[in-house]
Amino acid sequence: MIPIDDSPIVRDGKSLILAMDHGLEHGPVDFKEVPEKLDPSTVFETATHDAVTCMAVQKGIAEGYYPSYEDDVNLLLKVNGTSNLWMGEYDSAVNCSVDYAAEIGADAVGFTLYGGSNHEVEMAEEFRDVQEDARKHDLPVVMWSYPRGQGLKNDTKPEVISYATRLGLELGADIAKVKYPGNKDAMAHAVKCAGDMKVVMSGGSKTSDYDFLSTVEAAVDAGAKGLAVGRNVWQREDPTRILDALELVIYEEETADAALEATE
Ligand code: FBP
Repeated sequence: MIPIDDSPIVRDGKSLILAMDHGLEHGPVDFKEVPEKLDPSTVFETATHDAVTCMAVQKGIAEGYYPSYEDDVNLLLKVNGTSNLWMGEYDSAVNCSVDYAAEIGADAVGFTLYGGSNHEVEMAEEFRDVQEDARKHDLPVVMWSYPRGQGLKNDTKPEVISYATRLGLELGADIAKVKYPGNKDAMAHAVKCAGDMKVVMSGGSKTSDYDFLSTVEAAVDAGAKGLAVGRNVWQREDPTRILDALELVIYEEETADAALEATE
């Protein structure tokens, strides 16, 4: 890992990445309860909140909507992704070059790596190209480090998550986004395995305010440098309120209880 200026996607050493690539990764089903969020502008509006350091989207959304928000939102362009219609072994198509990401205003690029998939070797080779091209453009690289595939499936076991953060460090990511491994000690070990590389927690499906914030609190206590979150923010009726609370938990290191009380 070489030192890189990650300031466009980091505030006070922490990061809150608002992700909205779900229309590709999961399909319109994620918008069933919040159909108004099918309009990407609504989520870009949410991303103007001070707590958000950048918004992660795919190329088509960036091309169409980012021009109206480039003064207020930093762009993390996700350069690979695959739909839920794909039934094969875990893999992710490279949908955008780093050169094109830079051309349309990206402040950073994101890449999903499914370590453990039968396609891991090809994906790691694709990551090499993305990471080296990103260095040429001085763009930080965020790895969605999701060990998955035959024999692993959606695994959040502590040793798998530690391996996931380590893969990010070894392959040259600047930030690795991983699932929460279920407890603080396991998260602390995963952070340790990442050396100097930043680790952020992945949001997951929508839960109660307290459950969500207390998991974020535990991850931050364990040394995580923030959060990459989608559904737990924009599927909420009031995304601003949860972002106000997240701001306290992530940047001020307040407890979930204190953050909830302060934002009531
Ligand atoms: P969520 O907070 O909604 O889980 O979003 C984060 C994210 O990484 C998105 O970028 C991505 O679309 C989604 O999770 C993928 O989730 P999964 O692979 O677990 O289905």
